[in-house]
Amino acid sequence: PTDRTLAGHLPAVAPGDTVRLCGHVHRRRELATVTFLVVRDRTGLAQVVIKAADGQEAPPEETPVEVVGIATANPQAPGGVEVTSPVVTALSDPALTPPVELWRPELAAGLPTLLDHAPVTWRHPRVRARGEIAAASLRGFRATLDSVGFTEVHSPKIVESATESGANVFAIDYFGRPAYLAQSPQFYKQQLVGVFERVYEVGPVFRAEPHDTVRHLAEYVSLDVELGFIRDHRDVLGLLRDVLAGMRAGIATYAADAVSRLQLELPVVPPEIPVIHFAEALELVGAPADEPDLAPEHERALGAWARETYASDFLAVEGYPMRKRPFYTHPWSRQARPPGEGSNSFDLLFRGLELVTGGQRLHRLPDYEEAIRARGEEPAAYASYLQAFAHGMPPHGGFALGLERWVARLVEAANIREVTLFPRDLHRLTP
Ligand code: AMO
Repeated sequence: PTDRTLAGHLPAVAPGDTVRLCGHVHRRRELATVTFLVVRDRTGLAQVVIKAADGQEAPPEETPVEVVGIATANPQAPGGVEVTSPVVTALSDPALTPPVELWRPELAAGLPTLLDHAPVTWRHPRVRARGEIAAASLRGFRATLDSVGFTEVHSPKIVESATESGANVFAIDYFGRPAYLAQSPQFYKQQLVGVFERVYEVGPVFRAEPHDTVRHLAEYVSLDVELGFIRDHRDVLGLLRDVLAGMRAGIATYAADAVSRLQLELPVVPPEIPVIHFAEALELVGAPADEPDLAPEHERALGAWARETYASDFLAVEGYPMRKRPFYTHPWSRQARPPGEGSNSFDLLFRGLELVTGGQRLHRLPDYEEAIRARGEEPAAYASYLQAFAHGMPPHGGFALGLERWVARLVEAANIREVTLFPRDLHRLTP
């Protein structure tokens, strides 16, 4: 037959039919009278039985092969059907042996080995599952936003200025002029609200992180959202709740097999995300009231508290002090408490880790000029960005979610690098 049978479909093939499997040799088991080849493709594993009379070579593990043979019922085979009387063709001959046995259910190697050999270690079904979950999450992200009037955009990654105070930028030489790799699409997504009203972007962002931590990368995938005509940041938070539910649904729909391979427990997204004010959060974790930010151990404690109190894997902390937020942040405006130092911005914790930052932005030109001057800078330095506000911008806000952090927390990875295809950090530029 010319049509390819996928491993995942083999159980449905009628015994006696001829099939053509394509995949990598996942495992080769040579017994006295018979050799078992397990062939792995994107849909699963299939068992091929080679007997001496078949006169076939059994290629080593990781060899890409084509196998033509007969579908044969065998209750012992995965899925109850195996391939017998095969003709096995090696499609190329591996020059290297993998640093770990990929057929074992768990990879027996440390993280540096796994990362150094990423092109082959990602082939492991449980590792590949992480990538499948990332992709399925994105399908849910896009589907949710597409259904409520958002336009997907792509903004430049070579930019003139930094956007996120505190986060470090990579400087590059741009035809003899200084330029930077974008830390965030922040300025562009805001300007595009004036055009499309509702936009999102999925793309790489760059942070020259000087520290080695288990939750920071020098390049990561940012899921950015921005929308106009909001009342305040709570409208943004409402949308974020639907986006998270959509990402969860995307995984359940499009990565069900990966979920079962990893025995994942998908997160609980409550109908409304519980919200706590920053000042109350400090009190709850016993931190001094003048603390400007939450430490990782505070975030963990708040995550546990949200789980206990609200049966929620998510908790939004609103009202962060203005001085810890970038200049575009809108000051606190809700009636519920005095303005003080707070802002209409939030962080979203997912199982005790910061996953999202968002909030309402300033939208009037004079407010920007004042905010920029208050930070000791000149509005002229931001002239091209400020054009949008000079032409009239609606109240707006948005958020950004780090894709790798989402997957890391979902699969309970201890280190964000475990879920990043080819991580970039202080020390790593290859593979
Ligand atoms: P922020 O800088 O908090 O906000 O980033 C948003 C989210 O991105 C993720 N993240 C990272 N992931 C991996 N490695 C890193 N070095 C890293 N840094 C951040 C986190 C974080 O919550 N412009 C604002 C967003 C907005 O207000 O719309 C921003 O970039 O999950």
